[in-house]
Amino acid sequence: MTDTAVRADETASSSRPHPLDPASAAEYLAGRDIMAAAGLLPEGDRAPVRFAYYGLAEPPKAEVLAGGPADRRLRAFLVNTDTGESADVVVSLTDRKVIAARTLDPEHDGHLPILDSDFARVDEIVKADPAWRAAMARRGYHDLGKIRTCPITAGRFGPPEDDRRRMVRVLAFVQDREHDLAWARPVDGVAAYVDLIEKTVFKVTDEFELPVPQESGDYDDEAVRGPHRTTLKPIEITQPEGPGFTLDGYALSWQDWSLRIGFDAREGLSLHQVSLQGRPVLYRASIPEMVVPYGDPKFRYWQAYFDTGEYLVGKFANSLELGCDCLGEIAYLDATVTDDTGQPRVIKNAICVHEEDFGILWKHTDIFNGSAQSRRQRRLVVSYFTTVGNYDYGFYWYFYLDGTIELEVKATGVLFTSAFPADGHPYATEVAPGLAGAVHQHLFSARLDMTVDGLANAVEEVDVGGLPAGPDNPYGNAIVQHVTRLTRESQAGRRADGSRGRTWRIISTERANRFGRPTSYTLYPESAPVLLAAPDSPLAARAGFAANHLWVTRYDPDQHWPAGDYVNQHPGGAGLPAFAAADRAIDGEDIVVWHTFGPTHVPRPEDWPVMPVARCGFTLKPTGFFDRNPTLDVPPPPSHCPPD
Ligand SMILES: [Cu+2]
Repeated sequence: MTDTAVRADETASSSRPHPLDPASAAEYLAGRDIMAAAGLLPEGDRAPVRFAYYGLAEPPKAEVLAGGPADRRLRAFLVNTDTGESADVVVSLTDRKVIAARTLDPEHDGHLPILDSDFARVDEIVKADPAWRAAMARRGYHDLGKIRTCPITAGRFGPPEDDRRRMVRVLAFVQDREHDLAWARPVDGVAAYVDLIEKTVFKVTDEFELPVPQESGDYDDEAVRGPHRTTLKPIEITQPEGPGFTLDGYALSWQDWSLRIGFDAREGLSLHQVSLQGRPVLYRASIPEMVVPYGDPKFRYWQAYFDTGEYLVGKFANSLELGCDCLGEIAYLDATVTDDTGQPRVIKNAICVHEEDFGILWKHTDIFNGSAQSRRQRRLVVSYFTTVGNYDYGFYWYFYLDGTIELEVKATGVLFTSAFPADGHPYATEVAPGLAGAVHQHLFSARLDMTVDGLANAVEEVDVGGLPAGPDNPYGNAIVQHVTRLTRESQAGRRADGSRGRTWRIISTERANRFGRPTSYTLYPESAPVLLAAPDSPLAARAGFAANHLWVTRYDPDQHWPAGDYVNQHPGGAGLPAFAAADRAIDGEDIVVWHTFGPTHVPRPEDWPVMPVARCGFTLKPTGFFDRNPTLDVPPPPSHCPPD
């Protein structure tokens, strides 16, 4: 094993955290004490108040850039599990006091995210319910120890007597033996609707019966997978002089890049103050929302997960394993989140930092001067993996020698399954006998707080196209760019268009390159479909961000979450559509670029029983940011390529 882990020095040189550092265990405890002293956390046997979210309340950009804010703040979402009362609380650790405590109105605000403890509680509630037990018994399941219950966020579909409840909808799967894959055996047609506050099943929908598929999905069982192949020869990564990056606390530098790493229970990994050769590119980048809507319109029409806003993807970050998840010279950072009671929980090795060879950077064999030159590309990788129910998502940020930034999301894990009714069922693929994987989308929202050579930026939409033949274009071969400046928020809700090669150029309105043109970075989208749910559907109201590939808004420290601050059972309209409705000017301003991306997933038989990684993402490339290829100084690899 040549892979080695370098523990990042998390005891940064000064004891005072950088304003953008994630909250530490000691800070979570201190914040909890402040809330308790303010009477927000009743103690005692029942202690019904739980933390649905707890993390750093990041200071506004102006305060950070001015040398640091006056105080350090944490934000908590508190739910009283006896009364349902929910509050959004901000505490100052510096001043040791509660700054704000807003009580939510479920009618307008929806509900706070699902709690860790909801999973266990729901299992008990459902299995104690006579109507649900009867539905299972009718299907031949009397031993409830073999049933796995899967609580799913409810969305908001009416009727009002449902919506006022803090609720989940629960599907069932069979796990006959300890290592069986329960997702292989959905008990379809029956769902329990659970009120998490009353702690009862208030409705059982029992619409149809289909046979529970029988084929094993245990992909680690030799009877299923066959013997391991023996034909793979070792590939080992060696970096005899160690890694090429340095990590000081959360500050990372590599080649011409420097940035800070952040982590949050809700949105997971974030990157801050990304600069190249000392020139700012991005003030902050993260993936603050994703929605996974399923396309089966009948019994399970409500199935759509907002993994970030409803479940909190960061909380489910994996501890990564050297040699399995990351190869080479690795530096790990731990992530500190909290449990439902606000007690810190450290996820060891949650964030992986390493360097990769990435094939050819540039190459040319010249027909005139005989020069044959080749250079190798490298990238710095900052990544983490999270498991949200059946799916696993890896978020990989790449920084290249030539100034390119890329985000790649790796979706893997297990399909969410149902029973396959019959041929002609258009909403799903049969992936094993009698087993269906429904068509669905994975739509991510990237929040890119761009600072290309400073705060004053603007966005141009750039299409390419031919021109009709005419006096200036006699043979009709002309190709030009059509550039449209997006000047107001109302004009900046845009769709990608692969047929026009549409890109969006984020330009500095203050700095020019040697040609006198604005320095810029270009966002290259993948042009996959946006949200396919009907525009007037209940889901479209809640996932408004996913109606466009692009949004551009004026920076506002309170506008961070693409589907709104409170996503669970929210009536809709919050987040990006509401931000953009202000119609602020965005030309030459401090702007945020938001990008929706991700696949529409028509499951394949090959995605079962565990899915090979499916990739999606986007690229940001310097465009006139430099005056020429910035990698001419990259030397040929010394030991392999003799100079010509
Ligand atoms: Cu999928």
